[in-house]
Amino acid sequence: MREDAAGKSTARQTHAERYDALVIGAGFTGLYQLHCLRDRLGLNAKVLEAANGVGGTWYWNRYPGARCDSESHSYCYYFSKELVTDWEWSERYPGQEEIRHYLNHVADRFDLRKDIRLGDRVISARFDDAETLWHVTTEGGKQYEAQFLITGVGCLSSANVPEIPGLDNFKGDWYHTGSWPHEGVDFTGKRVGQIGTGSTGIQSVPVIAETAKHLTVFQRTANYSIPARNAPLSDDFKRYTKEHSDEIHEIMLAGPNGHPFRIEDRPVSSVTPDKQQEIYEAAWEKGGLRFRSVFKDLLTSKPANDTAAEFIKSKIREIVKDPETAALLSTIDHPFATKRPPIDSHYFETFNRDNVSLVDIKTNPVTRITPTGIETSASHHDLDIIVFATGFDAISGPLLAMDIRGTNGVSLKETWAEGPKTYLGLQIAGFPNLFTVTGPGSPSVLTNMPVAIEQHVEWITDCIDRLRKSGKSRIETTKEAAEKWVGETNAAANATLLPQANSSWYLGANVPGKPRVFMPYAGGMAHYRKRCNEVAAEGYEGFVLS
Ligand code: NA7
Repeated sequence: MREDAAGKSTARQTHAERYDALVIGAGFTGLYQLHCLRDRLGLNAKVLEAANGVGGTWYWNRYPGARCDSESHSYCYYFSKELVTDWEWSERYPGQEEIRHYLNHVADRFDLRKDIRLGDRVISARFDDAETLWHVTTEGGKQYEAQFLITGVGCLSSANVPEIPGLDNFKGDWYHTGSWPHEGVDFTGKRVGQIGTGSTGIQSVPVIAETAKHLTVFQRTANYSIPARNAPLSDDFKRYTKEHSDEIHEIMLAGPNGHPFRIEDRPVSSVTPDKQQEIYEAAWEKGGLRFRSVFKDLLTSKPANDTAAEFIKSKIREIVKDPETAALLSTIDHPFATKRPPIDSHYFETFNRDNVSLVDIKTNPVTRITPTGIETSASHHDLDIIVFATGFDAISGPLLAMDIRGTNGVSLKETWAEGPKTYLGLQIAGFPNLFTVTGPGSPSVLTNMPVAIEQHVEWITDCIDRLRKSGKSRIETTKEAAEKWVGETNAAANATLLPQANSSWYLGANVPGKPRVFMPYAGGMAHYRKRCNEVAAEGYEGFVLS
């Protein structure tokens, strides 16, 4: 007996493939989750992946300059010492191609490919109460059934292409950075317009400018950025990271963001203004997200944050020669690091090139796309190519893109109409045996992602193992536990300056109509891990097992 979407039982034959567990997505999450379920628990597990290759985010995001903002020796799995020792990163920050090679290497090393189905996008998942089974359907019409369903769909995989009138009639080519053509795009001799100056846009601008005839950057919100100082890794550093991998991993696990460096235990006010400048100068020279870690109160005290913000703004004014452009780039409406802080390779310097110009679309918004370019309320810009570096319907978007229905056929869309609610970011009330890796309410995008992913995957694996060993078949969080966790997630965000960035995608503000809820858990990865361990130790407090 089965239930249809309205919860009615119907007798129906299917030709579904049956598994113990299904995992959606073959990125960092899917690969490790498959390894854990299949090779540690001995389950019959399958990964379903929309793309034609493994890699998740790093399969799709092939835009010019695509690079990770976490340092390479920390942007990887730590579950296997041999893997850490064998793999060699070439640069301080890994580029898209190198990360994709790494994930392909992992797929081969752990013999994962045979249990991954590529090129078939999951479109719906429906829970059958009577059978305790998830029924999953893919775009290609294939049907699967499994007791457990785990989503590894990533936080940044649902492209946000703004609905600007006229795009259909544009005579040139347009691309979103998150679904970039595999063959690349030749900008030589072209007039290119790029909308968006987030982490992605800040990476792509310097690279596009190198070959384009002209690049016009359309900026809605000016952004801070710290130089990445990316460079090839020395043999000494490579050796050091292998010889000290345990120590490095401990630092990653102990910190709030999963990065391989400690946050200095001093507030800004503990040193003189001259000393603050000296510290910021040194951090600017060193480059990267380490800049945030030179004082402990940059994200909790506005006066402290102002000192860092003012330092970066003065750097922008120093680098950018045209005063009007410098003013536009350095008039920033939010505290430093309250939106995802980008790091760059010569972003601000690029505005000194003759073939690059900046257009302020905050003052003069884009009104439409014409057959020949972009029109703002003040001017028209002739273009051959438009690049949308406009980000993603983040965190909840990839989950809501599928038609997921829990008990009684209730959809995730209805359940989350007022914003996402989860317990620990891992489970949703009314959706038994469904686990959401790096879901809303988990530290996810506020951390170095592989650290968050390894924790989730291991927690889920243990949970499934203990459930099965106890002779139970079903685990589901309660509405009360989820409500309480939403409260804790809000409190954690409100203890920081993060909610002060009105246009942040952490809040869903970048997608028109999306409920404004601060989605990631800002209480820190180490605290979150402790909390998850306590929940498990107390017999899965906040969950019902049956
Ligand atoms: P982000 O950080 O969401 O940045 C998107 C950019 O696009 C940002 O500057 C937005 O301006 C701009 N944007 C979005 N929609 C529009 C419209 N409709 N009109 C004009 N400008 C728009 O995405 P990224 O891809 O850069 O980065 C995502 C994450 O990937 C990043 O944080 C890392 O974790 C990796 P806004 O600021 O909303 O005014």
